[in-house]
Amino acid sequence: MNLDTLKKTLLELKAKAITEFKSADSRSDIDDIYRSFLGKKGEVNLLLKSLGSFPQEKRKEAGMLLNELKSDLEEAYLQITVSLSSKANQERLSNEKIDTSLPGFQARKGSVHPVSKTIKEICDFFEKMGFDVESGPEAEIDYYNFEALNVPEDHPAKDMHDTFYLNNAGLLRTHTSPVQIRTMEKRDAPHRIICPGKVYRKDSDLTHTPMFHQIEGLVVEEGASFSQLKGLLNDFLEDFFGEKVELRFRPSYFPFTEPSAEADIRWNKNWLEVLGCGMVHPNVLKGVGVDTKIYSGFAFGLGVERMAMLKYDIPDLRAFFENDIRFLNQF
Ligand code: 2NM
Repeated sequence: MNLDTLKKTLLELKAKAITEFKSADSRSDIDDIYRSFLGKKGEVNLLLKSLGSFPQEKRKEAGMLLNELKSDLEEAYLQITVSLSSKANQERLSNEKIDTSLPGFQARKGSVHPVSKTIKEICDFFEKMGFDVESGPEAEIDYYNFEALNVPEDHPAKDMHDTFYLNNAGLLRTHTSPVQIRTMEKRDAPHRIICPGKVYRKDSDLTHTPMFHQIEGLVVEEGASFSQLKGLLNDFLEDFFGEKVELRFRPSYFPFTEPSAEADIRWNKNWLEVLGCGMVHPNVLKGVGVDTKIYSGFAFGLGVERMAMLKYDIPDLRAFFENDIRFLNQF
């Protein structure tokens, strides 16, 4: 073969390939055509093999011509592939119909967790009574969780078996009282604050979880008295349960209050403990720089899960933590 015949052959081949590509109407057609020209046993490779029959000085030019054909065919292959897929897209789009009369997707509504709902209900009441809602860190240090609260060094609550200690000498707060200490350090008396939040105790059984929610309230004012505390708690419990409640105060003990009491409400013939309270211990007030010749204080603390169980008739503490939406959606 000479160069002129080769050129002629190549032109014919190119025309043939392009015609074939143009008539193809599926991916597999295109791939078959591609292989018949550019595959291992395709026409281009056959021609490449015949290059040996060219005289030495013409071989290079013949090779270049073949390579040109090769890239022309690759180009044609690419073009037909793209145009075929855009044709397929257009077809799909023009056949696609949206039935606007079909019902839409119903977005599922979330609901407020009963613990959050209860915290809000309680804080709303105390905010109406002039309290500010305060919050603070859950990872605390011994000083704010125990020492500033007049808890002695050897108190059992400080035991490794009762408190979660962190490896950096910190601990997880066991009550929200550290928030009250921090607030009293930051601002001057008088104080009316309410502190909701998570607290942690090494306790885990049917009626205790290692994390639960607490709300503590604190009033520091001139003349703050135990009778005011009783009156406030009575009003609060009536507001919370939505009906008159029978209340009973029993003497109790907390290191941070003196005197201390626990309050019970009457619940179908039974007395149920709902909160702890007392007059803030002078050591606690003095520790944050409150002048105890002018001010006195009272405080109280309650467990949110327990209050929610009573109000919403939830029989099992575990329901709060399982997050079963059939339970949660009832609130
Ligand atoms: C309770 C019971 C009695 C209390 C005391 C204080 C503070 F910081 F003022 F000293 N905060 N909370 C307190 C008092 C908490 O929970 C059962």
